[in-house]
Amino acid sequence: MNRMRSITFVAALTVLLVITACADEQPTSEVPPPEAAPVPADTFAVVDGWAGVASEGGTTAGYLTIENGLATADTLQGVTGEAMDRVEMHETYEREDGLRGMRPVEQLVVAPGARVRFAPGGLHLMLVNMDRALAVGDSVEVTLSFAEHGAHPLTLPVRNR
Ligand SMILES: [Cu+2]
Repeated sequence: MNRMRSITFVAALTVLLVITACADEQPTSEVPPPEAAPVPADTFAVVDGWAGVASEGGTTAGYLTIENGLATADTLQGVTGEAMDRVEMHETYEREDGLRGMRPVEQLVVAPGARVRFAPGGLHLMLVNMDRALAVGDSVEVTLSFAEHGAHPLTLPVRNR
């Protein structure tokens, strides 16, 4: 019974977090992005990281781009961060009713030659329950865990969306 109740509570809390965290997501632009340069060969990099502002105890989004210029795929298995409860990977999608929802992504395969963007309106990190506020000019440390490359630390500068 207690267990049942706590499961219900966690589910309710998750829904609440999702609503709080993603209510301010910008809709995706209708304009396609300019043709991107090819991923540099023989390199594996995480670039263009940033995070949104957050209040203490709040949740915000984080964004980055993974570039896999190698001949083999790698898999992003999870993300952790300093000064927060946890980091979740989410994707925004269009629901059947036409509204935008988001759902967790457990693992993310980065194919050879692929550039995977975490960006507003698409894939994003959720930095859940910050121990401290994040203002423009601050930064926050996260660590990406890849199956092949292992731990990849990354500093996310904080900016306005
Ligand atoms: Cu989200």
